[in-house]
Amino acid sequence: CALTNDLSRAVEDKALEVYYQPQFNMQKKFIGMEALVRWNDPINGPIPPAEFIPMAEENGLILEIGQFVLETACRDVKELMNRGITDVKVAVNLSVRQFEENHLVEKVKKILEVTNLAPSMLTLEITENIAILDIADTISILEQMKSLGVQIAIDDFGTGYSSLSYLRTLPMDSVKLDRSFTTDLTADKKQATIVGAVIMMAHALELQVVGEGIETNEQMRFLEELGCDEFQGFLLGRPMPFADILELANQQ
Ligand code: G
Ligand code: G
Ligand code: MN
Ligand code: NA
Repeated sequence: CALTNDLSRAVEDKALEVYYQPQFNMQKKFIGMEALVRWNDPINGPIPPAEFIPMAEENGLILEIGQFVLETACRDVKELMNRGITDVKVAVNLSVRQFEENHLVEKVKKILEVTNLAPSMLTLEITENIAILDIADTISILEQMKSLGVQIAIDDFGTGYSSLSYLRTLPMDSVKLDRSFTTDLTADKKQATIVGAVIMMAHALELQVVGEGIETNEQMRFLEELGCDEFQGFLLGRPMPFADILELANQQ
């Protein structure tokens, strides 16, 4: 379709942009950011990733997009470090299709080498969609990533049916609570109990917990009280261009 052609061209022309959403710790310190791709088409205007990412996954363009986002994110966080901001890490979303691709680990390794970035500054976010892949292959790839020194986070945690078994089988460093947990947290007492239990369980497994989709002070307070380690959401900062991230980092 026409949109697919436009996306191909956008990838070719490097017309995609990487925005970053800041993440904060309990002390309200800016300590990380999630890379989120943006496509502003000259004719159709901004097209949300929820629309074009599934399309790109279908036609394979996600491989090039993923490579572009990974490279840009590593380069940008290295730029922060060059400017003396050494404690802001970056998280990049990985699509299942990238896992199916050959040499994913080598590609990540190469990007880290080319950008001269310490692997510990990079987190790869995976989703429960990886359930469709061979579990042994997935574990092997994740183990290799961890050997490089890259961190692994499971994104949108808690909604898929297999969440709990992943905590046991997949090597990882952190869980990002699905946004729906945050949304229902303040209105639903049961939800708060569940989120509290999930956080306790994650901590017992020595995993960091990131709260996502925080839009109100009340949601923030609930997540703090339940022991969440890191915080992300529109209340704290919207996805923004790298120039704005530099400004935010310089403010603190
Ligand atoms: O940026 P926004 O919150 O609108 O993103 C919508 C969806 O697109 C989210 O599920 C997010 O994880 C996904 N997404 C954004 N950027 C990337 C990317 O670079 N790679 C992949 N695979 N998914 C992305
Ligand atoms: O699936 P993933 O967690 O990667 O999705 C990230 C998406 O969530 C991005 O598209 C981002 O714009 C969106 N997002 C980030 N913070 C908030 C928030 O506070 N509220 C809502 N509704 N969406 C958010
Ligand atoms: Mn994510
Ligand atoms: Na998420």
